Amino acid sequence: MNKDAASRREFLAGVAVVAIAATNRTDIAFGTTLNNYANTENHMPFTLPELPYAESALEPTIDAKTMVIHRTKHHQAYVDNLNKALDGQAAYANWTIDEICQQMGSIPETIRVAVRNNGGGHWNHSMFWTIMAPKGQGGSPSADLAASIDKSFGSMDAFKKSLADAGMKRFGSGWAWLIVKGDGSLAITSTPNQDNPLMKGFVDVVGTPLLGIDVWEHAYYLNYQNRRADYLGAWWDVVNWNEVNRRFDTAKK
Ligand code: MN3
Repeated sequence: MNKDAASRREFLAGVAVVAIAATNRTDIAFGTTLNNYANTENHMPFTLPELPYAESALEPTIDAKTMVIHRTKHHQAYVDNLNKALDGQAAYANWTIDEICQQMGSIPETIRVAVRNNGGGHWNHSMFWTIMAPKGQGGSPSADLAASIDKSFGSMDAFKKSLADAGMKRFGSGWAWLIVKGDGSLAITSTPNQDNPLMKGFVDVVGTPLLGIDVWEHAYYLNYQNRRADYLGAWWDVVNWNEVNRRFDTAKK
């Protein structure tokens, strides 16, 4: 590890302590503490996070069978294949999944495609489970976030429409995102496959995701079949604004 990397790791160790303190909280209405399932401070070998609610808790918006298959088959496969790709790569043994996404360009080319697809898949789904909540339990946008959304997109309705448009226009599989950019402004973006806005150098728009909607067919096909627009419209019933607010507050610091 060179000197820059070493000092960066020291800095990140400090950040990690703050992040753990910030996520070790019990003030959500469902589930236990966020760090039991968000597990983004973990490193190799990565593990499948627990859901912060029952598998049926998001019905009827997202059915239990979809939740089970999505997490225990799709997400588990990303975790397993990420661990496989990084197996024996001592340099990355202590990297969090955030660091791996943010520094994808440093990953050796021989394993980069696998780490990008599966590391992205692990990060994206770990986030996705936490930004959903049973209907009526997700709170509402904070005054701060609501004001930023109004400023950036005109209104909450216009924001929701733009995000749905981004999801609809994503050809094939991918994600639609609300992000905070480096200058503090909000933006809507979308990424193909399992890319995410942390992957500097690999995506069009870089930023810190506040929320991301999975628009892979595996996320909605059992309930909605080809009707992605219906899924995107219904999804707002289960958004966990409490967690989106927390992510917004953290991103602004
Ligand atoms: Mn998925």
